[in-house]
Amino acid sequence: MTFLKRTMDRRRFLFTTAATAATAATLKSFAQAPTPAAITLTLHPDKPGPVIPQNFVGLSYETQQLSDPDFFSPANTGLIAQFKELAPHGVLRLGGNTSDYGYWKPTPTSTMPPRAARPYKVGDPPPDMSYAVTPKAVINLKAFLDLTGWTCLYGINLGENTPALAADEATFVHKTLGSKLEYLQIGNEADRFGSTIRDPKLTGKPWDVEAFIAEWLTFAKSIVAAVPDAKFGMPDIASNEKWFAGIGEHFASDPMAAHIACLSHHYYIGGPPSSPEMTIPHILAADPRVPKLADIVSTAAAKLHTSWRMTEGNTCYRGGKPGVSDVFASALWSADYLLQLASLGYAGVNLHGGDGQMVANSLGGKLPGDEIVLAEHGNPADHPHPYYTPIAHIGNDYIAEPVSFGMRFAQHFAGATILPIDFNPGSVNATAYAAKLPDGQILVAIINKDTAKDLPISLPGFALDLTLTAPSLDSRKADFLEPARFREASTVPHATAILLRSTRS
Ligand code: BDP
Repeated sequence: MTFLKRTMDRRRFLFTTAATAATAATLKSFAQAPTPAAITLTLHPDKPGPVIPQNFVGLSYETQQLSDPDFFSPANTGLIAQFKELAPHGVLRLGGNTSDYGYWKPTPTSTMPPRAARPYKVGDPPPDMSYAVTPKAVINLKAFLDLTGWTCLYGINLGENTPALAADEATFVHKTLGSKLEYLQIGNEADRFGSTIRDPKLTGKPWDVEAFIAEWLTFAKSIVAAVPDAKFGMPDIASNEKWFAGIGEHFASDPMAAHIACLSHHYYIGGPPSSPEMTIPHILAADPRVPKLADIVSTAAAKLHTSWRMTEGNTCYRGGKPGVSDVFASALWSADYLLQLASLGYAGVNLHGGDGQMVANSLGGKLPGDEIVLAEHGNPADHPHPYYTPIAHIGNDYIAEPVSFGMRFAQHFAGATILPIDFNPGSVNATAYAAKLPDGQILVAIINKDTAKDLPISLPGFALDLTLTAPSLDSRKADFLEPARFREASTVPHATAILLRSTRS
C-alpha cells in the first residue's frame, strides 16, 4: 500500500492513498489540546461488512395502541406523514408489556379468556388490565402500513392467552396483512415473566428458558397448524441474554426452527428515570454491553440460520428521563447506536415510543419522568410522553422528537454495505462509520459525542452532505443543516454529527 503524504498545517494534515483495493481514503485528524496526537480513519473497501437492509429503521409501539382502531389507520394522516419522514420502508413492531394483557376479540360477542388472579405489583400492568384487539384494528393497520410503505412485526399475547385464540388471531393477521407482515412475535420480555405473570410463587413451577420454550412451542405449533407458513421472531428478551444459548441449543434439533425468521432482544441503556446514572454523559458513553450482546445473539442466530434484530429499546427504561431522553443528546445516541448495530450485522432496530398513556399503562399507569419534572417545578406538558418517544403525540399533532433525528441520520445508510474502518479519535468521544451505496458512492458518518472537544478532520474526496446539530446537548430541538454548496469538512464540532459523501468513486 502506498501513501501520498501532503502536509497542510500543524493541526491537521492528510493522507490520500494510491488506489489500492485495501484503502480508498485515509483521514488524519488531531484531538484538540491537551494531547494533539495524530488519529486516523482508514476505509477497507476490500473487506465489505454487512449490507444494511432497506427496512433497518423501525419503531416499537405498545400493542394496546390497537385498542383504538383509528390510531393505526388511514385517518391518522399526521402519524402517517411522520412515519414516511422517518423512513420510506420502516418496520413497525407491536408489542411491549401491554401485549401480554390484551385479548383477541374476533366477533362483537367474543369475551376475554379466563385469567388466573395475581397480586398487584408496582410498576407492572395491573392484574385487571385488559383491552380488546378487533378485526377492524387489523384491517385499519393494513391500510396504515400501505400508506406509510412500512411493514410490521405483530405481537401475540403469551402471558394471558390460549393457544386456540392465538391461532385465530394469527390467521386473521396473516390473511389481512399479507406481505406487510414480516413475522409474528409471541410474548414480550418473557425472561421477566418469572417476577410477573409466571412468578413461581404463584404458579408453583419454575420459570426459565426451558419453561418458556415449552410454552412458546405450544402457541407456535397451534399457529402453524392454522397458518402453515407462519414465521416468528423470538425470544424478545429484556435482558437475560443467557437464554440465547438455550434457544440455540434447543432449536438446532427442533423442526419448528424452520419457522423462526429472526432472533430478537431489547436494549435500554439503563434506568429507571430516578437513577442518578441516567445522565447525558452516560448515554453518550460507549456501552460495552452492545458488542457483547451482538456477539451472543449473532452466535445463536448463526446456529439457526436466522437474522437478528433489536426489536424494542431506547435510552432509559420506564418511559424515559426528562432532560436526557427528550433532548438533543438522544439524537447523537440514536445515530450512533443504529449505525453501530448496522455494522454489527443487525437486521434492524426498533426504538420504543407511542402514546404516553399506552406506555404509562405498560408500566402500571404512570410515567415516572413526570415526578422528576414536578419535583423540579417544571410542567410535564412541556415534554413528550413517553419521554423517549421518537414521535410525540401532542394535542392533534405528531412531532418528530430529537431521538428520531438520529434515526433519520442513520436512515441514509439503508441499502449500503458497511465498510470496516480504522478510526481512533484520541481523547475525543467520537465514533465513525462508513458504507458503500449500491451506486458506488461511499458514505462516512462521524459522530462527535464529546461535550467539549471539536474534532479536526480532513477527508479528501468527500463532501459534507448533512450536519446534525442543535444549540446544545440538552436542547429540546435538533436540526439538519445542508451545506449550500460543495465543501469538504475540516472539523466536526463537539456535540455534532456529520455525514460525508464521496465525490469520486
Ligand atoms: C419494556 C416494556 C415496555 C415498557 C418499557 C419501559 O416492554 O412495555 O414501556 O420497558 O420501561 O420493558 O419504558
